[in-house]
Amino acid sequence: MAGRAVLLAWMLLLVLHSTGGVVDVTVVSKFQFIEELADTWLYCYYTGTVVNQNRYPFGLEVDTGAGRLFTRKRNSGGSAGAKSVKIWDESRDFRVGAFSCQVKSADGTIEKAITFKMKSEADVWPVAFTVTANIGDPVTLQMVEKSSRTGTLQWRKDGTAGSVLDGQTGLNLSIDSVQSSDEGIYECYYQGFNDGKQGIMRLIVRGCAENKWGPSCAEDCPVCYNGGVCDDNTGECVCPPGFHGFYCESACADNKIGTTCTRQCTDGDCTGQLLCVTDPYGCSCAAGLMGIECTTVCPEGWYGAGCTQTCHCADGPSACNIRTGACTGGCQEFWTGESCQIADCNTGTFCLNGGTCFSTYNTLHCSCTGGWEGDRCEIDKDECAAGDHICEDTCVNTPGSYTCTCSVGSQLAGDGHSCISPAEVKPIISALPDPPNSNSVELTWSLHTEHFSGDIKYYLIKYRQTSGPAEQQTIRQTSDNIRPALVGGLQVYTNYTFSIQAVLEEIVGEWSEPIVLLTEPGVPSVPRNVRLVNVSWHQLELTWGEPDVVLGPYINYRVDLYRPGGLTWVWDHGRQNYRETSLIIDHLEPATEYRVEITSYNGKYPSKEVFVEAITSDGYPTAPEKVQTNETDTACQVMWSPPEKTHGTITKYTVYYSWNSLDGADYGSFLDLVEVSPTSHSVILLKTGHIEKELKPNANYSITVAASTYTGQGNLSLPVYCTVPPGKPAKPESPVPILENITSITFPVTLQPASQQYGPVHCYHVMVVEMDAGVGVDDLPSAEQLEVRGYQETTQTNQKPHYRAYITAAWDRDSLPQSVNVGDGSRTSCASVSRRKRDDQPHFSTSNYIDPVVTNNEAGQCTHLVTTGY
Ligand SMILES: *[C@@H]1O[C@H](CO)[C@@H](O)[C@H](O)[C@H]1NC(C)=O
Ligand SMILES: *[C@@H]1O[C@H](CO)[C@@H](O)[C@H](O)[C@H]1NC(C)=O
Ligand SMILES: *[C@@H]1O[C@H](CO)[C@@H](O)[C@H](O)[C@H]1NC(C)=O
Ligand SMILES: *[C@@H]1O[C@H](CO)[C@@H](O)[C@H](O)[C@H]1NC(C)=O
Ligand SMILES: *[C@@H]1O[C@H](CO)[C@@H](O)[C@H](O)[C@H]1NC(C)=O
Ligand SMILES: *[C@@H]1O[C@H](CO)[C@@H](O)[C@H](O)[C@H]1NC(C)=O
Ligand SMILES: CC(=O)N[C@H]1CO[C@H](CO)[C@@H](O)[C@@H]1O
Repeated sequence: MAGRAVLLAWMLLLVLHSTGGVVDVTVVSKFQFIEELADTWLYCYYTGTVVNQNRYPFGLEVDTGAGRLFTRKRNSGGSAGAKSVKIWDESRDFRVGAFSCQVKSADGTIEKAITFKMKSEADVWPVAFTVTANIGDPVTLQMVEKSSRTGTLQWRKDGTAGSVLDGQTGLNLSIDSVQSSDEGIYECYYQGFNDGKQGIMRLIVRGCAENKWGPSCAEDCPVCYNGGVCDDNTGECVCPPGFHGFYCESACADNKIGTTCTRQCTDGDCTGQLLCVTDPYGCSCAAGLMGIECTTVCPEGWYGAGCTQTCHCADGPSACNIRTGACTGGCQEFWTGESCQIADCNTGTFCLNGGTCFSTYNTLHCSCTGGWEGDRCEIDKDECAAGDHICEDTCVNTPGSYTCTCSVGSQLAGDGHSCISPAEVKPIISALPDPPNSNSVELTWSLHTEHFSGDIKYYLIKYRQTSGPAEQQTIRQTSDNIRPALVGGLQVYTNYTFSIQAVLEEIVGEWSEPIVLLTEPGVPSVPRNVRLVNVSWHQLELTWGEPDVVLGPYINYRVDLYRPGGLTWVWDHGRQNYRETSLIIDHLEPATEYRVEITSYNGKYPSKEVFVEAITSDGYPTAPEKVQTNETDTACQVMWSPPEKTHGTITKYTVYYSWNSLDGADYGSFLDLVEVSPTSHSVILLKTGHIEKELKPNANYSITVAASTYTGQGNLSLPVYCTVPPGKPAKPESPVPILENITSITFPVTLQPASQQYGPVHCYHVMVVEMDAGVGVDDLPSAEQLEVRGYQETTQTNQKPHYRAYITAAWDRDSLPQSVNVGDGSRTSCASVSRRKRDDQPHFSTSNYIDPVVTNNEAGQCTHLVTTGY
């Protein structure tokens, strides 16, 4: 590719060349050294038009002492493309100087070629008539002594109109860094002499560094062969006389000159003549000649203008044409071209041992591979000796390279230079989280020096249960699927000790530090002996035992409580190290069936669940519903419906009834109750009659009902009411006799006021009964006949003892009967209680009558004298 691009560029330049054209002008000095009395000649060969200078085809470059005008002592001549002048010897020192010929080419470019003439007897001769330097180069303009004249040498630049150079008194004029302004014609002569015996030469300064051209010298010059020089303004090659082509790659045949190879020196022989072309080439001998006088033919092995070119002939220097460089028998290896002048990588193997050949400005170079050096990569570099190696341990030189070796106990790594020690491939183990199951662990590891991992043949993993006598196991992990390694078949929740070793081809690595890994927990077993008992109507007690198999870091329990309707409660999920094995479940409904599920949990897995069921005890029922009364004159019926929520089985109902006085007075509290079988929902309370559950008179009863279960009595219902009208007064207190005033026929008593709780007391009956022997309280008239309320015995000490009973009865005003049956059934009344005679009950008599005492509820005392009748 690159070659083709270069070729294309080459062809393009050839095309440019054929259209633009290098100015073709060669000016020939015949001869450059003139005898004292001799004519001399200038020739100008050209293509285009000669530009006259001072109306003459040849010009003087500088005044070297004989004036500025071209001498008239001359013969002009010429033919097509050639001008000539014969300068007569009479012109004397005019013959010494720099002469030019200017030519205008078809495209208008004017170029000039300058040649020289000097006296053969000059005091100093230049080493070369022109020196071409690149700007910035150091340059030495060099003269050689040719006469025995002595004195002070002087250098002058650009003729008499120019300047004498200060301090330059030697044969050599050195310029450290040449500038464009240094370009010009230099003369060297002995001070004070003006006899045309100076040495003359010209310094040509290319405006760019070597091989560069262009206004900013940025362009690369082409390779100019056969001594051609790159024009710093056009980038074209200015060819030496006798060569042509864009790269000066071709030699003219038959000793011809000019860019068209159609010109020639007179008689076809350029010996002793100075041939000059345009800058920056300057002047030289014709091809095949050398020396300042151009009279020496090239020595064997050299050719070209001034014999500056080296022959490259396959058959040796003798096969070389000294003018053209062409070889009979072909070019030497690595050379090609008409003059075997082109250095060529492609005609053989220039660079040895794999080096790559490239050419810069017609010089072949090699870019050698690692272990080789030298111009042609022919020398084996001893990297080991030079220290130019990267062996970690020992370096062993080999042709073109080196190898590394490692000492015993270590192994050369795959990188070819590192040495692996057993410690460097000692793994550092760690475990990956979340292994696929509880029976395995996933191990990964790194090496102390990770870049050796490719040198590992395989890894050995050894492991055993950390505690206990369990046997050690080893698995081999190939390096294809090294990390992580899955170690399976382990027991759950068990500590294992692991260690890993790398095995290499020649050495085995150190065992890693062991690590202890605990395998993942397993599934625990269920709690044991789970029991659920009802400890109260709102609590159940759950008890259980720890599971037989834990297989995890701790154990706790999850309890779910269910009842018809679903899950209601979750307890104790995630409490660690919970050691309780009982639980009171509170706030439950009474007499309700519950189901409890319990699972054990070991921090990772739950067990299966165990369930138990129980019924809470009966609770307290709510109050009976719809309590009401159905009241008649004689009875109060209390009726109810069962409680809305029985909270168990009703065992009984209890009816509470409490007496409250109709008149609002406070007689104290009187609460009574009656219990009823759970199947009954009513009870009749009688307002009269001598039955046990009799309602007392003069009352507004408030009645409530409660239901009971096994557990106890529930709430009372709201009260309902029944009223009982005032009735018989309550039993008064017994009268108190006043003992000291007892007489034989009278004795006074103090009457205690009766309670009015069953109605206002209107009057009292006082009854006196003689207590004969054999007559006791039990012999008194029956209760139907009279309220017998009390008695009192009296004693008279000085007489025969008598026993008297005094009986009182209190009546309320309204219910005071018109008459009272007393003993015999005869009636009496408060207003007028008739005296009764003794009848068939001789031991009973109303021996006295006392008017009723109206107390108006005042609890005062009154005293009555009771006459016994004796
Ligand atoms: C002039 O320069 C040339 C080359 O640098 C050197 O060989 C020669 O000796 C010099 N001549 C004198 C007289 O310095
Ligand atoms: C595992 O080893 C650790 C540390 O040695 C210890 O604390 C732990 O109890 C062991 N666990 C089991 C299940 O053996
Ligand atoms: C639990 O309640 C049921 C129903 O009330 C009862 O039969 C049983 O005796 C109670 N058990 C305990 C232990 O209280
Ligand atoms: C009984 O009455 C109290 C107070 O009104 C109430 O908080 C309670 O829930 C009742 N008990 C029942 C079983 O209805
Ligand atoms: C109230 O009692 C009477 C007499 O026993 C009875 O006839 C009547 O039906 C009762 N009323 C109700 C609502 O029970
Ligand atoms: C009985 O007492 C209640 C409550 O104090 C009252 O509402 C009702 O009217 C009373 N009944 C009679 C007959 O006094
Ligand atoms: C309490 C009472 O009546 N006491 C009388 C008893 O008799 C004497 C005299 O007979 C009287 O003085 C008391 O007053």
